[in-house]
Amino acid sequence: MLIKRSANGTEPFPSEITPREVFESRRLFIKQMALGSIGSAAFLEMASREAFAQGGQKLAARPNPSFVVMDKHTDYKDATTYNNFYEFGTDKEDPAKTAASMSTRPWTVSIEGEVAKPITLDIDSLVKLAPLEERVYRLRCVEGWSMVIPWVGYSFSALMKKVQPNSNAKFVEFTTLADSKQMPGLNSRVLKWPYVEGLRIDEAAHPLTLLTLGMYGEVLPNQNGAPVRLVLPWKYGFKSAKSIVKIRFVREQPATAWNRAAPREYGFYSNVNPEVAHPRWSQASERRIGDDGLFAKKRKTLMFNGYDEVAPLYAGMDLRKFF
Ligand SMILES: Nc1nc2c(c(=O)[nH]1)N[C@H]1C(S)=C(S)[C@@H](COP(=O)(O)O)O[C@H]1N2
Ligand SMILES: [Mo]
Repeated sequence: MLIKRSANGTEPFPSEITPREVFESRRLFIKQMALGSIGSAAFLEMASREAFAQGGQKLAARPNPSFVVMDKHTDYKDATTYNNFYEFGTDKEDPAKTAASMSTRPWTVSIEGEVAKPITLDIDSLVKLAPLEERVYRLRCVEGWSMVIPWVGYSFSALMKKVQPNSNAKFVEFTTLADSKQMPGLNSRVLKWPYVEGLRIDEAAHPLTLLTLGMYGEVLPNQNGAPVRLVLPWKYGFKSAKSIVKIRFVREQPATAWNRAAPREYGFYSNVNPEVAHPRWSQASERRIGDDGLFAKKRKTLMFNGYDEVAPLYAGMDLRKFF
């Protein structure tokens, strides 16, 4: 159970809690404001958030209380303007500026390889494949910052049920869009494009593994990986591939973009682990985006980012070796 657990493993500070009622009523305010029935300076912050979400299509989802952390949600503005999406540039502000023009419709995802029923699904079929849930996950970037985001999606296992991986399927490879006409970052050689990520099959099947179609009650903004991405809250953020076009069930461990670029720095597993430092910096603590100011204390990073339920996946493995 993830409920009632704060980033440092103790009870959350009361000020950090955003109860669902508050969150919901905030949404109601925003809605009413948009309709013109409320309009006061006090709600300017919410107004700007609504302006940012402009054109953001609603995506209804039922909150799943089994997958909710009580930490304060990252502001929508921070979550959508401080991004890593190297296909759109390497500065944090780049994706918000340059990803808007990416065309996410029509969009298809082909699911192939070691499966009984390979299929190509368009985005509407993917949305309808399983009931949409809202899940509040922490996301920890390998660079040392973290966010808390209400995502919309369903367990990747629902898709596995549909295509039926066979007994040869030991890993899953995720390939994301690489279109130089739409993605200015492809001119850079920081990574070999397309961006590829991978999981072991049991990691992919874990209920926490979220096939993600939205956030904050809306379809994903382009800079956050529209129209479909993964979110793996116990792994460093780069494992959560954005704008997926192909999913392959395979026999061998896939070659992943970051592991190819810097194998000593980015392992295949990349589970959040405060005890295993990156070769160039410690991973023991993190800065929560939004915790600004001179006196903002860094938070202790937790093993598996606090998602202890994944520990059995790695029983008997040396997590220093398989970092
Ligand atoms: N295709 C693609 N997916 C990607 C990346 C990327 O550069 N390209 N960056 C990763 C990294 S490093 C992080 S921390 C997360 C950030 O997700 P967010 O911007 O939604 O917070 O996306 C990941 N997914
Ligand atoms: Mo990251």
